[in-house]
Amino acid sequence: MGMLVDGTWQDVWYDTKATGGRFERSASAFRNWITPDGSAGPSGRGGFAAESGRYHLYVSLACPWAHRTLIFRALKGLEDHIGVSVVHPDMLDQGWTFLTDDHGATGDRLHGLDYAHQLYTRAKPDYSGRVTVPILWDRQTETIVSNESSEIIRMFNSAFDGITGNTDDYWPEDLREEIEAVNARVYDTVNNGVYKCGFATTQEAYEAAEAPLFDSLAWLDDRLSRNRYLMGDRLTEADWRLFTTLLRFDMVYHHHFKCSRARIADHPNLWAYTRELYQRPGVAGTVGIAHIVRHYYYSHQTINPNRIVPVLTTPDFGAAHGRG
Ligand SMILES: N[C@@H](CCC(=O)N[C@@H](CS)C(=O)NCC(=O)O)C(=O)O
Repeated sequence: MGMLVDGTWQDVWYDTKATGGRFERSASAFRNWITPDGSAGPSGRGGFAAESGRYHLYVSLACPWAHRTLIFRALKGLEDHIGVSVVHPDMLDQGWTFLTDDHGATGDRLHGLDYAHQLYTRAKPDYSGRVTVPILWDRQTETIVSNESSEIIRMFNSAFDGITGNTDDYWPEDLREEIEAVNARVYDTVNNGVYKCGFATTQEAYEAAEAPLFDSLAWLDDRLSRNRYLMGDRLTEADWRLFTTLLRFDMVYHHHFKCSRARIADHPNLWAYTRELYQRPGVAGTVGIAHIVRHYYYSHQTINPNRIVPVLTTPDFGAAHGRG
């Protein structure tokens, strides 16, 4: 674990001293967009036209943010157009690495680098900040297009439609306002809420994140008792953004991040919904349970100093879901 300061790697853990024990996630630094014709997107600069084989996605199978982008790559039929490299599950003193001594870790398929931080300095030699996945890399200009998953999934949702012919739309225009409202609550209290519980370094900070998390899970469970998906009968990005946290919850967040009041399996609608999404075509193939379990328990030494990885019963994501 660490970060880059003026292009030099420093091995430091999150500093929660300045924030009263609260974990505050920093904003992503690379915010360009792939568009059908290379025109600039909502942020960043232009020049990133959708082209088959030009872009490469670096992910961790453990990471819920990276997992969103892998799901969209599968749902939108982009496997033949965007390559993938998978980092090693252990994120230790060099951060994410391209070691390959673990099933499913591919190494850096483009450059053969050792560490993800080398990709950041290749894109920006004086980069300062965290080195996070996902990373969407442009082979043509040798730089990072984006390291912000919420924007990468929107690019994948539509930018390549002319190449793939897949026009499935998970960000439909008429639902955007409602999707944004649900995303905002889910991001703050659930996706990032579990991290705020887990990385808190004071009791107060932990409790301030724990209560809203379980309030939101109850709210979502109720919403899903009346609606098949968060937006009713249409499956949208709001569902996929929630799914990657739900999938990890009972195996990791419930124990390791002390989100212990209840499991997803104790919320009947959320649990059946998690199974339904898991069983959608292409999704199970994006799920790397071994990396999920290994990464969190082994990498977060401040939470689990002896690095003992628990023996777990994997939830039965393939069981009948009975929805729809
Ligand atoms: N806002 C980013 C967050 C990505 C993120 O925090 N990824 C984690 C892995 S789950 C990471 O790489 N952390 C390394 C670090 O913070 O040093 C996104 O959604 O893409």
